[in-house]
Amino acid sequence: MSNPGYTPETVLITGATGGFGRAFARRFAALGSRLILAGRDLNKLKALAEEFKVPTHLLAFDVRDRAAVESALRDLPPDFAAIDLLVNNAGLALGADPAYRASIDDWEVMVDTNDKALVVMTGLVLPGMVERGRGHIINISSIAGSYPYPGGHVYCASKAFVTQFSLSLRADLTGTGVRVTSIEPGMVETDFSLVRFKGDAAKAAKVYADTTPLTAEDVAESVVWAATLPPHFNINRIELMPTVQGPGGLTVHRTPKAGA
Ligand code: NDP
Ligand code: 8X3
Repeated sequence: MSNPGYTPETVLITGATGGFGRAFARRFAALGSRLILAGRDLNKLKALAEEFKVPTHLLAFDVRDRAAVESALRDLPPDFAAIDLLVNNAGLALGADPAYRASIDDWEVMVDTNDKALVVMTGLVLPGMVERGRGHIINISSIAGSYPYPGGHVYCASKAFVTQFSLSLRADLTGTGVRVTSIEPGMVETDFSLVRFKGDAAKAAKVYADTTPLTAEDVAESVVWAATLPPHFNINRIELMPTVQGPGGLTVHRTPKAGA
């Protein structure tokens, strides 16, 4: 993994202010890639960019704001315009209550961020990649897209969409030179649970207590591996979990018989 067969020259990372995004940015900066860092908080983006010697371009927008995303991509400086690698990483889970107690507003935010925004970003970047005959889209999905769990409802469904969208893109992109990869991590310690539980730090900490989750750097390892393989080599999907995590099986509700 320390000897890449290919290095993407220009890399656009969404959610660059978060745990995964920062780890991805650091790894691609170390490889010498030019970075387009997208996030909502310009100060956090600036602080991250200060770490790097490689050229950076910062994009401050909410990924759900299609007009802002379109204008930012249209106005990319010439040096950053030919995006070789798009990492669609911005995303979130909100809530873990059963579906019948969940907030419909939360559901909308998850679909708008994890799916609609990802599709828009992809639709804007893809034609240029096809025109240039090279490029790579790496979508950050989740094991939640394959393994449903109580309280996962819309988050799980939103990530199943990401995985299936990635695989469907492959069907259209054979012969274009453009690669697509779905990265599907399990439990990774970042601010993900703090966001999911809306700032309840004690609840978030419990998710990672007394066990050994993956780190954002572990996920970056898989992203960088897929991105730096020679251009003829496409990784369709990578599912990764901490060793301590595994599938839990199906649940069965039982009602004791009267008098038993
Ligand atoms: P973080 O909460 O640390 O980072 C999430 C990033 O997404 C932040 O930069 C956040 O920005 C950004 N983001 C969220 N909503 C928007 C929006 N509307 N517009 C722009 N940016 C937005 O979590 P992770 O780093 O763990 O998560 C990154 C991705 O990985 C997500 O898609 C998540 O679903 C996925 N994932 C996470 C796993 C985990 O266990 N941690 C496992 C599997 C997948 P801001 O700070 O402004 O909110
Ligand atoms: C995050 C992993 O298992 O909490 O996508 O849904 S999980």
